[in-house]
Amino acid sequence: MKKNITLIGVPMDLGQTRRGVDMGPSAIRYAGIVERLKDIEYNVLDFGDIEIARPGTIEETIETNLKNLEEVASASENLAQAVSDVIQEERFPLVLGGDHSIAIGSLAGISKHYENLGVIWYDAHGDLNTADTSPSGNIHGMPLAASLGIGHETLTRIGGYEQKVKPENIVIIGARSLDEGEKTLIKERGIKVYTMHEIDRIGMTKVMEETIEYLSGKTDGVHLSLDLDGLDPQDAPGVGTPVLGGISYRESHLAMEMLAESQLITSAEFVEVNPILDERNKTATVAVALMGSLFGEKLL
Ligand code: 6HN
Ligand code: MN
Ligand code: MN
Ligand code: MN
Repeated sequence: MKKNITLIGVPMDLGQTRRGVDMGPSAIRYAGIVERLKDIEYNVLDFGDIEIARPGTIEETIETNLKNLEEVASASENLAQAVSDVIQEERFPLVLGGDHSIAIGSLAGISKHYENLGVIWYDAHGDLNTADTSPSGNIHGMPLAASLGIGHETLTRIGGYEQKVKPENIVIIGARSLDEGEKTLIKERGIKVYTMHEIDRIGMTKVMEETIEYLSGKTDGVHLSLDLDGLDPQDAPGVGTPVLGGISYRESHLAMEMLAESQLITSAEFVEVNPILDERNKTATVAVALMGSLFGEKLL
């Protein structure tokens, strides 16, 4: 992993309807991310926050059931540019959300620097919906589909190109709430998924060994997209779409430590931290602890 990190805050809450997730980047900063990374000898720069339009401020020209489509698209373009610039400077982009719709912009900025980008999607959900399959119209349930080039073209063409990631380069970890359309897409495209069933059955050690083995041979970079709702709500209560029976805090640390050892991860984002729904900034604190492990913090 590179020794220089640039943080990019994305105070986005337009990809869903629970208020407060726009405060995620601040909560993560207040939980001490910069100091934590400096302590393990990284050069850390904070880019600040990407500007997010307020809902209704962009005149809607597209008829759609997708909420805030043009505001999300505009922020995604800005984020893609910022992330791409960070990679150009040979620094590691660490993106702080914001709701998960921001992954559309992150991946648009990252993938053009790689031939075969791998993606680890750590999440209770698949985020593989389209306008046709979405039960909610919330764009945070669509970023992985959009990054595959599937869905509304306003979202699939961010960054000026389609298909940021190939289905065979994706691993979803922690899934336990998949919509019917998402299940169909997973089967049709052959996307590798470790649901909670596999995590319980074979354990996180094996899940991560297999994930690292699966991606290391065929990718030239791997993006970690970590949705805090992948964790159990007991450990990460401050999220907008909690699902019972998730990955534990300890299992998550183990996963991050194994990724650190593998030196596979070339960019990352931590999303869906919602301080309004949280208990004393617990979820942001968990996010910071996991980032510490991802970047090689040791217990001894
Ligand atoms: N997330 N599958 C549901 C939907 O509305 O599409 C939930 C999506 C949650 C998205 O947590 O990033
Ligand atoms: Mn998600
Ligand atoms: Mn690419
Ligand atoms: Mn989720």
